Amino acid sequence: MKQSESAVFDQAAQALDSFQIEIPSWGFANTGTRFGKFTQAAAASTLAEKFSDAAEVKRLTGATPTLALHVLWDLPNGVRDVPQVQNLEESFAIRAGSINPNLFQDQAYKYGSLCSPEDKVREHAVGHVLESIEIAKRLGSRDLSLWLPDGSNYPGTQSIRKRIGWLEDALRTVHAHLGPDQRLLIEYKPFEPAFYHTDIADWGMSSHLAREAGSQARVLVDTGHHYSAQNIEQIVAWLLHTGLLGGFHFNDRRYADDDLTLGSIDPYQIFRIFHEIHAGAEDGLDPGIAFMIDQSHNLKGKIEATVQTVVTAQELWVKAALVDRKQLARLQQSCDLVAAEELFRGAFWRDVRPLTRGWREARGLPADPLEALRNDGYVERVSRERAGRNTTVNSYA
Ligand code: PSV
Ligand code: MN
Repeated sequence: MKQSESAVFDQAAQALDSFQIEIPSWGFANTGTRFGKFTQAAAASTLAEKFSDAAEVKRLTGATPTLALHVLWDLPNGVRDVPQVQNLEESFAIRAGSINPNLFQDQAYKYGSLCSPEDKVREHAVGHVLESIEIAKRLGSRDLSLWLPDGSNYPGTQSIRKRIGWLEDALRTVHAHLGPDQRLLIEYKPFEPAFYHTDIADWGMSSHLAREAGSQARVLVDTGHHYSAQNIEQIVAWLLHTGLLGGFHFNDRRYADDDLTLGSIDPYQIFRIFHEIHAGAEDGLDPGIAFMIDQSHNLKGKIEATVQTVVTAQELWVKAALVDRKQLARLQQSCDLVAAEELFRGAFWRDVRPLTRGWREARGLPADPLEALRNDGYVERVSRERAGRNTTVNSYA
């Protein structure tokens, strides 16, 4: 039976009310590729500017209450910077989100951090993660997102198994320091910066390490951290099934870890991931997933790209919410393949923009967040204020 228009709207509105996504502080700063940076006048340099940009995105989308912080970039003095962050939280009505230790910039980490063959380096890395946990505790942040650059560049140069053992020990140690409501999210990545072997290369390794670390550890899926053609929604289904799905770093990719805006290359993939999550929730699996964005914008305007990402995520979330999963289950059971696929794809093709627009109007948000950003003068204002620090040099000028 066809649902009435108002029932569809209610379902979409319920899905949007429950959807929040965390934005990264580093998405507002000047970043580039290893070949160079194209600086932007509006790029944020200070933590206050990052909070200010996050508040603008929240005002326009209503879906981003928290800002992910990277310890070395945002709290260079560690716990001593916590009061400053608390002031910014209050001034901008944005809460600190996941806390990201930085285990990849210190010179000590040349041969690894938590997997380094040198005892002193591992101790140093554990110390940094413990300080990050303390920061998270003081800020009331639930999640510590751990990503390691560790690996090796040449066959035979490191003992892969010894490094697994060191990593297990380190993770057990840091897990023991978590508060009762905190979680340790373990992110995997198959390549970069190491070229030969990466210590946490895939979701199987992350799952094992999460189990070894303790009951508050989970797996973090960064959509850019997969080989081409990998079936990410299947990984998501497995992690839901095994109770290990902790959260996502969303971005899109064409080749490697490109950090493109969500859904820019393959929106169907995000839809398929969201379908698994809705299906899991309908089956009673509600693991408190952290939806986060991990993108850096080299060419697109940073605030504009972040708003575009959040709006796209909301649209794909609604499309997936509206899949008629009862009918789909019947078609799957009777192996009615084409009808099942058409139902599924039909939900993806559906234009949900009138629904998201209606929801925004009902919630007192701008009906078109990107247009509102273009018209409200925020980017122009901060460009003027920040321009002195973000000078661009053209060799032809
Ligand atoms: C590594 O590529 C990563 O995905 C990790 O999440 C880091 O914290 C982040 O990017 C830094 O940009
Ligand atoms: Mn990531």
